[in-house]
This record gives sequence, structure tokens and C-alpha cells, in this order.
Amino acid sequence: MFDINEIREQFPILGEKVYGKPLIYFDNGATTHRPRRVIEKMDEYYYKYNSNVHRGVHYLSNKCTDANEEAREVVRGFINAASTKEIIFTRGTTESINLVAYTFSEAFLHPGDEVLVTEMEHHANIVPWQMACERKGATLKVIPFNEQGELDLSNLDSLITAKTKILGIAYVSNVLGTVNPVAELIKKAHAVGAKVLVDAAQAIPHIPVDVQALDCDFLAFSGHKIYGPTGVGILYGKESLLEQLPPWHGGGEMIKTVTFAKTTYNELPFKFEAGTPDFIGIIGLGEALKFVSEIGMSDIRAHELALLNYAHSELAKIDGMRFYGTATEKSGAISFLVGDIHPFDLGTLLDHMGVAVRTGQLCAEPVMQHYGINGLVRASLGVYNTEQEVDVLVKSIKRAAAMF
Ligand code: C6P
Repeated sequence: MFDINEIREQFPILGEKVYGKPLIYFDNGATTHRPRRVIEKMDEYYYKYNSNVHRGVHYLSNKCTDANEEAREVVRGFINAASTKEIIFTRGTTESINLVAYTFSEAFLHPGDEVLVTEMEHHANIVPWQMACERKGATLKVIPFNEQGELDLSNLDSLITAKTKILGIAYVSNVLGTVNPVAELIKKAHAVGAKVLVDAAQAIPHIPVDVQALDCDFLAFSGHKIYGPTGVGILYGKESLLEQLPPWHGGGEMIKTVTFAKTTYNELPFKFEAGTPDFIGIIGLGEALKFVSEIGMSDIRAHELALLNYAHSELAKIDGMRFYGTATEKSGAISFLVGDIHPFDLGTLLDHMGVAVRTGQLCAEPVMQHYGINGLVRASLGVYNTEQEVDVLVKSIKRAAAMF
């Protein structure tokens, strides 16, 4: 049973006050909060077991190594990967995408080839590809979106061609909240021999993700957006493909043998995990995924979808409200402007009323350019948000608008 009060009780920060007002947190797209059990799990490892992983023969090191590898198995199960060899620990979505953009382009990108992204990507899924294209003499192509914030697939056959080597696509847009038809696009890409990287940063906390059902080649997400710690993220990659990529960072753990004449590399997934990982963070991420799994991702999706619809209908009653992103399939985020109020001013006033939202370009400048605006206000939902909090958001926006 989805019990919102019980869920909220697990997040100590939700009991905090800002400016003397109860905290209402609608900035989950930027980062979520951590439940007590994640914080306690990490504390437990710092207090009782802390020791470097994969390196020691002693009790503490073995304890941390086992927990690190147990977390890898939890991640594997959570996204239904075929093997833990396909689960690489990184610092976050950004690092995961950079890893693929660099190594994939080294192995497979040549002058004249094309890399395809969408117009609604976060900078993290644009810039690494631009850098790769510049290095390799390839061209970056873009799938546009329409006024509702849905991908315009009418010219897809001219965009996904034999020249396309890889498509990088957000499962869910961090600005528009659009849930993209990634399974369909993966089929299209595979039909021309292209690979697909799914940026699941904004999907993973909200909707069940199954990498085998999607048949994606790579998938990236961050721990801190799914109630886990900062500094740890995941790169999923199909084993056969990861085997074909060169290593990225060099150092300890990613090697098999080193001589000054030649180094041979470790097997997957360690080939891509140079240096000491954030193993306490990894253990915390495992605990966060257990937390959401015990609630159930389908129940989380249902709760958040009901809340999203409620928020849309209540916010729509505000004079001068303009939504950016009204796709049929949405999740997580509602971005808007009210009248001619600058988003920064609105965000600052809301903050003083205890309501945390994000404002600005949201690391997606091409989306702002599409609409000819210089910023937005975004309310992004989490598992602990309620209708009462949406009511406060609406009331606070009305109060703020009345001041202008
Ligand atoms: N978006 C937001 O407020 P990192 O920073 O590596 O954990 O995640 C980067 C990233 C990549 N892709 C998408 C779709 C994202 O939304 C983000 C992070 C935050 O929207 C911070 S800009």
C-alpha cells in the first residue's frame, strides 16, 4: 500500500523550516532528498567498516567490497540488465555520457558520420557529443520538438540514416517533462545499424525502466535524483558493446597487468572503473534503490502522475499562467511563466514563502531558444510531494503575482 505519510516520515529534511515556514520542496529534478535509511546505511559503513574496496585481504576491505558488489547486483536487478558486467559505477549521468561519447567515438566514429540528439536534451547529452564530433570530423544532427514539447518525428527518415552512428536521447525531458517514445526510436535506430544511449536521469526516479525491454545500448542515470547520494551514478551498457570500447580513464583497478612496455586491461565492469570508487556512495545508492523498489515503481508512477495532473489543473487557474511542455505523456516536471514576471523574481518570492522551485535555463539552453525565452520556473515532483503542497504552491504563486 502506498502510504504517503509513512513515506514522508522517512525524510527528516521534510520536517525542516525555511524562513520559519514549513519546507515545500519542488526541486526534485535538480536533486531529491535522501530517506533516513540511506543516510544511516552510509553512516554505518563510515563508522564500522570503512576500507578501500577490491584491494585488501582484511575484514573491513572485504566487507566494503561485498557491499559494493551487492549494490551492483541491486542496480542490475532494478533496471533488469542481463549481467553485473554491464553495470559501471560513475560519478553521475554527466560522467556516464562523457564515458560513452569519448570511448564510442574513439571506436566507431569517423569523418562524415552523424551523431543524433534531440532538441530537448540537457547540456550533458549535447556537449560531450559535440566534442566527440569535433574530434572525429562527424556531424551533430538534431530531432526537433513541437510546441507541445513532443518530438517531431515527421522527418525521422531523413534524420536516422545509414550515416547515423549513435542516437543520444533523454527518456524524460528535465524541462518539458515529456516522456519520449524511446523504445520506438531505438527500433528505428537499430534498423540502420545505429546505437542508442538513453539519458534516464529524469526517468529513473519516476517510471519503471527495463533496459532489456527497451533494448537500449547504453543508459545513464544519477544516484542523487533517485533518493541516493551525490557523487555516484550508473552507466549501463550491453556487454558485447562495452567489450568493443577502449578504456577511458587509466589507473588502478582498470588494469590486469602493467609493465612499462605494455598494460593489459581488466575485465568488465572494472575496465571502466579506474581509481577508488565512491564505494560508500555506491552502498547508499543500493539502499536508495531498495527503498523505491519496496514502495514499487508502478505505485510511485501512479502517485506522481495523479499529482502532476492535479498540479496542471490547479496551476492553470492562475491568471497569466503559460505552460512549457504539454505533451500527452509526461512525468516529473512542470515548467511555466506567469504574465511577464521574471522567473528569477518569482522563484525568489516563492522561496521566501517556503516553496523551493528551480528557475533559469535549466541546463537546456536550446529549449529556451526554441521558445524565444530566457528562463522558466520549474516545479518538479518527488515521491513525497502531496496535493496540499501543490495547493500551497498555487496560493504562493498567486500571492507573488499580486505583488507585481
Ligand atoms: N538536471 C536539473 O535540475 P548530473 O548533474 O550528472 O547528475 O545530471 C545531469 C543531467 C543529465 N540529463 C538530464 C536529463 C538531467 O536532467 C540532468 C540534471 C538537473 O534539471 C540539474 S541541471
